[in-house]
Amino acid sequence: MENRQYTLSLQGTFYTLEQLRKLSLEPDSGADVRPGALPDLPQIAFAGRSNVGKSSLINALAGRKGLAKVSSTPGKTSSINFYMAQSNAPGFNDFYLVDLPGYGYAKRSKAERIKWDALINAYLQNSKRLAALCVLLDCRLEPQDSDLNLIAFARSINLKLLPLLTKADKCGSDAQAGRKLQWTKLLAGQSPLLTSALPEKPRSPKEEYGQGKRRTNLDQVWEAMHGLAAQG
Ligand SMILES: Nc1nc2c(ncn2[C@@H]2O[C@H](COP(=O)(O)OP(=O)(O)OP(=O)(O)O)[C@@H](O)[C@H]2O)c(=O)[nH]1
Ligand SMILES: [Mg+2]
Repeated sequence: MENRQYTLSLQGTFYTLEQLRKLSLEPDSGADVRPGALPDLPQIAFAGRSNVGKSSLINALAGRKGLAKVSSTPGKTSSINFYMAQSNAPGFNDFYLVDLPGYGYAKRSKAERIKWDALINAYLQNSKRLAALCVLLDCRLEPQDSDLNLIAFARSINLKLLPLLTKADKCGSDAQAGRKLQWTKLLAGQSPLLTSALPEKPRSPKEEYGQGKRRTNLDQVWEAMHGLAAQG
């Protein structure tokens, strides 16, 4: 891992299906080069329930605090954000890491939920360069119907999955192992990676240390994403 560096930079933000269609879903063909179109690269998307820690993990992977917007109020990310992933790691090819809005947040208005779910589904179904879906699952919670529905949907369109358990710092090692085993069974033998996005040290004396390790498995997540992007 010597001197291996990874960077993420925001390349595009899409609030509507129309914007997505114009700029990212239809790869450029021949003379039809649309101004502002994103380069045609493989994509790895982050999906999961609102508040599961998608944007926080993106910031941790980038080693930057404010890259993706994070909030303790669920429903923070309201658009689809494309981050260009680059690295000096051997054999690394650029890809997009795509942060999706969270699903299943009941307190948002019905109209907003319908709009976001339509945006997420349209993206997952139509993105020609989507190489894999990172499904983020809260280490503290029992598997939720909405998680299982997303996984079933991804399988139905033959999308490769990278399951990630988030907030591992909030769980003791027994709870981590139990949750990992539970998900491995539900994922037909695919074992999720435990992750934590918390900084190495508490930001203030008040912030308690979690029971588990902080900044867990970030290099492993990068390597897994890089491998999946290379196949896409
Ligand atoms: N302890 C702990 N807290 C975390 C971790 N990751 C995220 N959080 C907290 O969880 C809350 C939600 O994090 P976000 O990253 O905004 O979650 P999100 O999945 O992007 O949420 P939406 O954009 O609403 O879909 C914030 O208060 C974060 O500080 C983690 O690894 N450990
Ligand atoms: Mg978010």
